[in-house]
Amino acid sequence: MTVSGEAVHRLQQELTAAIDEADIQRGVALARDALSQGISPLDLIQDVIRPVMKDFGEAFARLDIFLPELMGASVVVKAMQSQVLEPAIRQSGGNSVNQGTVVIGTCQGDIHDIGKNMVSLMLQVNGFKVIDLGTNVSPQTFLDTARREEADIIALSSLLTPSLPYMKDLLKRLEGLGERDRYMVIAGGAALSEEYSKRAGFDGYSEDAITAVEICKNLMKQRKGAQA
Ligand code: B12
Repeated sequence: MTVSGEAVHRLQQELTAAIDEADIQRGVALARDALSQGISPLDLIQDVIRPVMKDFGEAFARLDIFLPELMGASVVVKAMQSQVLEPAIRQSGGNSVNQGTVVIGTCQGDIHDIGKNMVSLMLQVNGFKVIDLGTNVSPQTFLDTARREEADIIALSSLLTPSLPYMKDLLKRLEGLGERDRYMVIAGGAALSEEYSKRAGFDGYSEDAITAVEICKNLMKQRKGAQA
């Protein structure tokens, strides 16, 4: 279902109010209502949660709000995610064909994980084996895990600019070891742009979880094609 601009605007206002009041139950009820109106969990994330969180991030950068408020915002959104969105996505998904193995994590120095968790979940429900390393993951840990798990794809999330060098560091290490072609490396998160990720040499970039899955599927097709 395509969500009307008016409905999106109303939901954004409601979520902003729930966060302003640090009202977890209001946020959870909002997510339930939206789903019962036929809005998909992914539309809710992309069209409502992400822009509202971006606004809170900008207010934080202007010093209109402070870290406790930002943490309050993430508590409301995490409750919506764990209580409503994740169960709904798990229920709707179900591709049991193994599409490939992805090692995912948030890069060193960065503990943001709301968006990364959505990408991880969407990959799982679309048939990928996902090893989620959590947050603050060093390049060496990505590398060791990818080797141990014989991963196809390494997926890096970063919302903090100071973490970007660690993403590039992983590419450098792979090149230095002669293993750059062994793994496809994709990246996402608010610290990056498509242009940045192209320049850095990643194999894929996306700013949402659905496109992340499409990119991984396409990369796997290319890989299987190359092996055939
Ligand atoms: C919530 C939040 C927090 C929470 C995080 C809670 C958590 N468990 O994640 C808390 C309060 C802990 C926090 C802390 C900090 N934060 Co903060 N935070 C945010 C905020 C407001 C929202 C992030 C979010 O959850 N968005 C919603 C999700 C759904 O969207 P998303 O993360 O973008 O993910 C989507 C896509 O990007 C994509 N995606 C994500 N990962 C991946 C990976 C791959 C492989 C792919 C393909 C796609 C993909 O798909 C996702 C789903 O749609 C952002 C603002 C913003 N613009 O994002 C600031 C922001 C990221 N934070 C910021 C800062 C500065 C900090 C602090 C340093 C503040 C401080 N002084 O301590 C600390 C850093 C702590 C640390 N070491 O990491 C800055 C970063 C600035 C910069 N460029 O470096 C931002 C941009 C705010 C701002 N405008 O100043 N923060």
